[in-house]
Amino acid sequence: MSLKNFIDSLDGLLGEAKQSLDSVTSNDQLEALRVRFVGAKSGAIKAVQKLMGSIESEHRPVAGKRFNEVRDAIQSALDAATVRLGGGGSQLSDGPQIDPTLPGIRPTLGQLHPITQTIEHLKDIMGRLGFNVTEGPEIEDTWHNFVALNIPEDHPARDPLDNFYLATAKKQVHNPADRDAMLLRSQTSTVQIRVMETQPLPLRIISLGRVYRPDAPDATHFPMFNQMEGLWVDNHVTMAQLKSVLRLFATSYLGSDVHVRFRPSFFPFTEPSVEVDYWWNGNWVEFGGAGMVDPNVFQALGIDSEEWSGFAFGLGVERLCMRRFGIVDIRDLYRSDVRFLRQFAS
Ligand code: FA5
Repeated sequence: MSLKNFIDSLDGLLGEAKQSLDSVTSNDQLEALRVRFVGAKSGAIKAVQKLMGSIESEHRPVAGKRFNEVRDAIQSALDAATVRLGGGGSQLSDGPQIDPTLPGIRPTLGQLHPITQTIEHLKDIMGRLGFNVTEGPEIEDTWHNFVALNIPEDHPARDPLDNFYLATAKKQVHNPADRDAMLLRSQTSTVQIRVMETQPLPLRIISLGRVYRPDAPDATHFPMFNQMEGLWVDNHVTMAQLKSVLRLFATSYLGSDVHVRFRPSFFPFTEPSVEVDYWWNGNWVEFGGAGMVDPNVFQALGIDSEEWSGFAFGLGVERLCMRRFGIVDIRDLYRSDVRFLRQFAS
């Protein structure tokens, strides 16, 4: 073959390759062109290379040089087309292929547990009624959990079978009336005592937190649950005010159509005492206890019960939460099953 014919076929091949690679629109077409031009067995470049053997030896260096140029130019055109179509094989397309027009994937976000939501809601309602939020420790001494609350030593509420006494805890506060025993508090009424010990009167507080009792779990009882304690001490606090505050609270939290009833009851630290129920699913459900602060409690704290009067209440947070969210079994709140908890989005 003459040198001229050889060079002409090389140039023709280059022109054809460039034209088809410039207009290629899919990776499938590109792959077909790759096979057609540079395929290892039957590609066009390979076929032209074979013709070199028929060129006179004196023209071979020129023919070889031009062959290399054309082969490299076709390869460059292939690479450019690959990059343009977003395929692999070049530096630009090494990473993952991204289509910025696709809709994003929404990340899964956590949410507040229904009990936490309830606690925040209760604080909000009571805050609007003028009650300040305070806190007390979950590990208590018998002075705050019993003695100062007018619960004498032989009272059944102090029975080891009804409380979580701690075997190892050491007393930290020294008070002549304290005993050595420490326990997980069985009620948030402990905070009444702590607040009256440390804050000046008059006062109006609530305290929300966990309490512990060895109650057998059932649909409405759990060994660990939350209470909201309320205390209002002033010069002329009355039972009528207590009932108004609890009714206002109940209608704010559960809705204006809620039915509330007060039943006469007994607590060592209030006199008179009531239990508070709401109507739900055809039954009265007890959600708390309340009453006027017993003069013996004021006396234990050195407060003059002729000058000061007060009311206190303690409500079960889980039962309020269950009523509002329509939860019928308290145990569901503590199974940590996200499929259940996810229903109560905050
Ligand atoms: C008390 O704990 C008193 N300290 C309440 C009180 C405070 C009375 C201030 C007077 C003045 P009681 O044991 O009834 O009372 O509990 C109050 C509420 O806690 C109950 O009405 C109920 O809603 C809730 N509760 C009691 N035990 C459990 C339990 N095991 N699981 C879930 N909730 C409970």
